[in-house]
Amino acid sequence: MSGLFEETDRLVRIPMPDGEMYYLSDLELGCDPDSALRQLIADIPWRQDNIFVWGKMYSQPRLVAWYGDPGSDYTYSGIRLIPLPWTELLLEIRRRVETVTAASFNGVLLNYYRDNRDSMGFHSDDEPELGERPIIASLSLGEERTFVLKHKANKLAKPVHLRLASGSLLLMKGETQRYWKHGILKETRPCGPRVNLTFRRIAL
Ligand SMILES: O=C(O)CCC(=O)C(=O)O
Ligand SMILES: [Mn+2]
Repeated sequence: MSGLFEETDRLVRIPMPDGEMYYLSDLELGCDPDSALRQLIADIPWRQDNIFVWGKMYSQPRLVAWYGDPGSDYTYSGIRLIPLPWTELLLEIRRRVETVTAASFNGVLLNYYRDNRDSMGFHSDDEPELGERPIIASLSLGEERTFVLKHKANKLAKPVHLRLASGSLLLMKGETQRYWKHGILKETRPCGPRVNLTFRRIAL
């Protein structure tokens, strides 16, 4: 039996209507998740962007960076991100994420939540350049934070709350972006730093 099948087989399906999500609690990174976290915090040229939501400008409550193949520009919330060239560490992580998910990615959005006040508002990753049924693989490093999904139309569908452990991988595919919104809540308790890497495929 191939290594690929065994790794893919470790993904656990999350029960939800109109969506397809899988969780792997411990992706093999080749290094300790904490050391990857420290390296990324120190080495990435983090930026805090102003975004536009319903025509109003806000400062994003987290830091971000976009890496990818040349030409994989990504536009969301009124900002256009031009990819930085892949680093050795990001290429190595991408290789491992691709093996586990049996998918291929040409860009990664990094989100840096500095403390409990940093967050991400509810949204769907449904930009046209991601295609019809985007496959998004999301690696979490550092502080465990709560990822919440809310169904866009079905009021009877219960929100899904997931605690994303350090070193875990969350895979979203199928109709998930079409029917669900997701976000990261602020916390009232003190939180250490968290870096999240969402691997995506931009149609070039
Ligand atoms: O930080 C997370 O786990 C979520 C990130 C996310 O939803 C995004 O980058 O679009
Ligand atoms: Mn998202």
